[in-house]
Amino acid sequence: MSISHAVHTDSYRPLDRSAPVFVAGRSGLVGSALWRLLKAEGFTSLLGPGSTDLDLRNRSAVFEWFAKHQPHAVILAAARVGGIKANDTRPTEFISDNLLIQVNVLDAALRHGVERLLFLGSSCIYPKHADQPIREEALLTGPLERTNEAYAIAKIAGITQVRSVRRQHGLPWICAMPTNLYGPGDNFHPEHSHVLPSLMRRFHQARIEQAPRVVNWGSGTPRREFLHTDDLARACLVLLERYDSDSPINVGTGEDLTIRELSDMVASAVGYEGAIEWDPTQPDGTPRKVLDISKIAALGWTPLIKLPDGIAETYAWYESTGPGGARLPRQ
Ligand code: GFB
Repeated sequence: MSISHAVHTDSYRPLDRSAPVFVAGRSGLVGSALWRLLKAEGFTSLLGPGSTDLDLRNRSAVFEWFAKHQPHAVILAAARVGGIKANDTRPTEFISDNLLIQVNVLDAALRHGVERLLFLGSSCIYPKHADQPIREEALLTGPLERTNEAYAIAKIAGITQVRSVRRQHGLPWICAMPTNLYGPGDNFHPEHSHVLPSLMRRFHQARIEQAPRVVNWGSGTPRREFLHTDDLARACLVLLERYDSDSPINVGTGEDLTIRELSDMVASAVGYEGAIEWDPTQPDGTPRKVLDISKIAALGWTPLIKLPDGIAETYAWYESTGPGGARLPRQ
């Protein structure tokens, strides 16, 4: 696969704030952050049907919806997502649902001549043992992490489809690869969620129940990078208005920490003071995943939310509105 490295930093092509913009996945972690930002930025015709109104896996429904609403721009933030265990135990849904969603939305967008489109992937598309920090050029240079191979292959197919449309039809569609994300509105499911909300819920429950110990998964030694979804949303708008290349572009902080360090940070935000143990029978996944963000930095974007601040804000959200938080008795 040959990747063009052109980044047109000088061509600012603003989106029409009054034209219809479809945020696919509007109620998800990323989509809700995008929705907040685009509203604040003055977009007046946002489209974001919920999954009960429009199942993106249903091809004819997606085509009918595009014919009716004629979006000018599309941000494809809809996906089946989950943490390491969900990926590891339900690979069939991860590959099938994501391929269906992507192919339907991208095909319908092409049929209706959607001019501006941003497809969101994930840092797990890169090889398990890619050089760190991971540059965009690492795509398809080595084997993937086994636990999320199905999800990664689906996302790589999405990148390839977007690049095919660029090459064959000349539309300036683009792909962004966010690192591990977190923020208000995350999924806090005890088994299926990502590490940050999982730990938050576990520590919260342990504090309320005055449990003397908690057990986290794996060795705690893997290194990860965490980006707040409000920072990602700003990056998406910058990219839609300033980026035009067939290379996917990384969106992260460029800074990582061990899962043990993250665990201590979350425990401190939650006020949990008991013991923290680790279960080595649970998978660690990729040993390290931190993105090289020099491409997006050259476009003038930088993350603004420091991890401890973002964790505190997310915990405040969880305590007031979050799934387990709202239901649990307060001390
Ligand atoms: O966030 P996480 O599930 O995603 O796990 P990945 C990150 C690390 O945290 C792993 C450890 O080493 C886990 O073993 N961990 C410790 C825990 N305790 C827990 C816990 O209670 N819950 C969870 N979930 N992890 C996902 C991919 O990988 O990253 C997806 O599977 C996607 O495809 C996503 O790309 C961003 O970073 O390992």
